[in-house]
Amino acid sequence: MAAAVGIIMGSKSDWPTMQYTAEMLDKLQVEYEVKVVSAHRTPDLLFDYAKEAQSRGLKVIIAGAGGAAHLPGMVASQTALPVLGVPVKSRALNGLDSLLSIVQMPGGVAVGTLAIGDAGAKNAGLLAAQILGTHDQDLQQRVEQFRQEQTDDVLEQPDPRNP
Ligand code: RP5
Repeated sequence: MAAAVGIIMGSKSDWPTMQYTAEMLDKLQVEYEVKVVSAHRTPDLLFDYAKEAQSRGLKVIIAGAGGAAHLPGMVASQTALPVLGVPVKSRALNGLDSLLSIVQMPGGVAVGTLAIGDAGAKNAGLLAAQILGTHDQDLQQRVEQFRQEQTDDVLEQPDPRNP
C-alpha cells in the first residue's frame, strides 16, 4: 500500500527521536515512508519532496528538525498537505531553539507544532493517525483502542512502585 504519511527529518541524528513517530504509526498500522531531507543541506530536495508529496499520495507530512529548525515551515510553504512539526532536542539549547523555530510561523502558513523531543515525535504519529482516521473508520477504531489500553494501564496498575 502507498505511504499515507511522510516522515522527514533534517539529519540522521534526528532518527533516535523520530523513531517514536514510526513506532506509533506501526502500532496503529498506518503506512509511512522515512527520509532525511535537510532545509539547509539539501534545499532543492526539500522543494521537490514538498511539491510532489500530494501527487505521490501522501496525506500528512511529519517533519522533525533541531536547532535552526526550518524544515517544517519550508515544507508547509510548498504544499497544502497538513504539516506536523517535531522540535528535536538540540545539544546546545535543549530544543527550545527548535521549538521556537517551528512554532512561530507567520499567519497564513500553518505548521502544527508538537512538544520537544520523544513525546512530540510520538504524538505527531498519533495526531497524523487521528487526521487520517477522520476518513478511515477502521483506523479511528484503532486509535480509540490505543487510547483505551492506555487508560486501562493506568487504572489497572495505580501503584507507582509496580512497573
Ligand atoms: C538540523 O540540525 C537537524 O534537524 C538536526 O537536528 C541538527 C543537527 O544536525 P547534525 O549536525 O547532527 O547533522 O538541521
